[in-house]
Amino acid sequence: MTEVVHTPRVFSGIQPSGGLTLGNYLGAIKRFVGMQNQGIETIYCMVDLHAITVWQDPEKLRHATRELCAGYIAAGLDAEKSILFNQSQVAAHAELGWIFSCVARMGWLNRMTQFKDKAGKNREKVSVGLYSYPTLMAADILLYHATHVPVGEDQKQHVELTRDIAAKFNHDYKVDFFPITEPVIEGEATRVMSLRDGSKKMSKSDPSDKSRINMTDDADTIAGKIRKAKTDADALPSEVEGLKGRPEAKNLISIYASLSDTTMANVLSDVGGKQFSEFKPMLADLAVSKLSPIADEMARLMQEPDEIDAILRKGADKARAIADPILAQTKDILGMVR
Ligand code: AQP
Repeated sequence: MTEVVHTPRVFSGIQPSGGLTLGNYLGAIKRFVGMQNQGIETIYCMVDLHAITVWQDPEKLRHATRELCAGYIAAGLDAEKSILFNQSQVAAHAELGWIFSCVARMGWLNRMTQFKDKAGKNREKVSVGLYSYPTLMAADILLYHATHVPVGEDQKQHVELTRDIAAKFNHDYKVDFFPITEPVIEGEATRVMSLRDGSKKMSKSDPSDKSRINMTDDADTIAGKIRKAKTDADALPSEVEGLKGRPEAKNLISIYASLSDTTMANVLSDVGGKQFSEFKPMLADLAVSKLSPIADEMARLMQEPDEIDAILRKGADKARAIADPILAQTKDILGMVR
């Protein structure tokens, strides 16, 4: 079997399951923009089929999908350079998702920690979709033969499962068809933590709004949330080593580093020795200066929902032009008559 070399192509997505958070921005969108501007082919999706693994109010889902698209564009994604679309407009995602649910093994899915976290004690009552979510995510990625997926740390296990599915499919059908995709988990804020609890990920669906910074928060709200963020009583250390065992301090320093495009070591060499009472206003000013222009642009774009819908429709046309032939070849490999 000759090895196929896949041209570099980036795919990633975010669920419109609520408002965007600073975690989504630093862990994903900011890096989506970086990859777009490196001249690689980039495809960024609003994964609405994933969002409905947990019940969504239809009006809120529509709003969140448009707002996510507005967030992508306001943060620097350009619909002329990247393909931007919502997943449900490209039926091939669901079809390949089914095929991959026949490739993935139960044992593989049983190991997924995100399902365990999200289902918690409620295992018997959550949707089947929440359980099989990673097979659809594998389809999202492999439908475009994507070679690289920028994600936050929490999605690493799902990208590893995607690699396992690609390898098993290639092995079972004796082809070299799907690429073995690389997760790209980079930067100083790959796992932004809750502002109320340094051991929990910042998340759109956390019941406490104070746990997160939303991309639509105004300056006063951002400053207030940072002022009230949980910390310890000690001064900041001068070196990264000194953040060990201080998850809340580490979180705020990593947010500062990521927002200012530098490293935690550089930040600490400037702020080491300061008390949180001095550092928090610095972080609030930085966060407001970086996030407010994005929030303003999102609000402006949301005034024109028809334009957003047109961008998504056009993006879906471009996505289908790549996805449909790959799905058709997959069916040929499987022996399906068409
Ligand atoms: N706290 C975070 N730090 C760094 N990256 C994060 N991401 C999410 N939260 C953080 C990254 O954002 C991308 C999209 O995630 P998603 O919305 O599809 O799903 P999620 O990871 O489950 O995000 P949430 O906010 O926690 O959503 P809900 O509450 O609906 O489950 C991914 O690349 C993710 O790594």
